[in-house]
Amino acid sequence: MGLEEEIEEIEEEIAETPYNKSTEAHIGRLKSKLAQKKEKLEQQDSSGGGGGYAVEKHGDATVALVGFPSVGKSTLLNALTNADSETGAYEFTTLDVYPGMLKYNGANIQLLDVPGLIEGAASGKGDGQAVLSVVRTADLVVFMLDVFEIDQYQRLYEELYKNNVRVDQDPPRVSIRRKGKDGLSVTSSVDLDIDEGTVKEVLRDQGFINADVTVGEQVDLDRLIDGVMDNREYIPSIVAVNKADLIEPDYIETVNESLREHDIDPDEAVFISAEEQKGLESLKEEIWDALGLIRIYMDKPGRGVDYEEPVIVRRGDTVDDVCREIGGRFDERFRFARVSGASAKHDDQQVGRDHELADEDVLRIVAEK
Ligand SMILES: Nc1nc2c(ncn2[C@@H]2O[C@H](COP(=O)(O)OP(=O)(O)O)[C@@H](O)[C@H]2O)c(=O)[nH]1
Ligand SMILES: [Mg+2]
Repeated sequence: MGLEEEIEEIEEEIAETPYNKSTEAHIGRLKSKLAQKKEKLEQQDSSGGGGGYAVEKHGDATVALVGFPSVGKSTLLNALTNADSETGAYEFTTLDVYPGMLKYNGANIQLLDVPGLIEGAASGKGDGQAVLSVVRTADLVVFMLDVFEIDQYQRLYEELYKNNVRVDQDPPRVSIRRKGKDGLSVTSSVDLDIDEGTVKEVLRDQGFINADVTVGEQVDLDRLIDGVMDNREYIPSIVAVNKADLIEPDYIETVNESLREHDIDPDEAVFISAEEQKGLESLKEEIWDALGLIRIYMDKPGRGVDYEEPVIVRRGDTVDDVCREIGGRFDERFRFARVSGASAKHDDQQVGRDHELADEDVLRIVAEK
């Protein structure tokens, strides 16, 4: 029996087994086995060459644009970036990955038009797996939906989920420490709904014989398995609703209702028209926010503050992270820094390496000569 059939068989068995306390451990093992077999299949597929999707990471962050054919991905990419992505009023115009660079707030944000997510699967062309590997490296997913087809969200979400991309989820708080003997022991900071025995079954199935497992949240079986497997990507997402130029104002409530049905807060979705270039500023802002990027203006000795080309780091980053970003081996030479702006108690506050910075801080690094 081939891997695919084995996977199918296990999926069928899971679907046919009613979930209750007495079957929980069994289902746990099945799901665990399923995860393993899928991983194996993925490795087989990706080792078979093909490639062609080796889009390198460039710039300060990478955003993957996913959506059905003809929702307007190429049009948007062309409107937002320097890219020249082929557009057309018919389907399947783009079967590769098209990168473009969006300049915003002094940052270089790489935008990837990833058409193959649905086209590849639907047409048999392209290589779904390879396309997915591009999405997996992204810092943010933008779901692009047609204003009349909000339900497309479901399919896109599932396609990503199937391929181990978890959008808008934090990694499960499951930690595993292997040890030399004494079998498996489970500790949990919450009163777990699933049995300890089930947790152990899942772990044993993934090859853990001696290990301490700590579960720090109420996990269901799928989250537990996610926590045990280390090939899941956790990526934030936003939703862009395109072709908003085609609707009348009184249709908006209908769209909002569809969004809510998919657990998308209408206030957080961005309505745009890629073609008429409307709503694009809001979209850029949302992308910026969701990426958690911040600008640091460097005060360079003798040259003043550089407001033109800020150093781009992430929310929560420290002076140390900026040093690493600009290079120049501050390891031994760093003495202290002076910071003005939102993170400082007062202008020119003297701070150390681990001071946490905020957007638009002005920073001067004082180093040994
Ligand atoms: N009315 C309208 N048409 C659009 C908009 N964006 C794209 N289109 C059209 O939709 C078609 C498909 O666009 P394209 O960018 O190729 O979609 P892709 O397959 O997702 O890359 C083209 O005919 C575009 O002109 C929009 O905001 N409003
Ligand atoms: Mg296209």
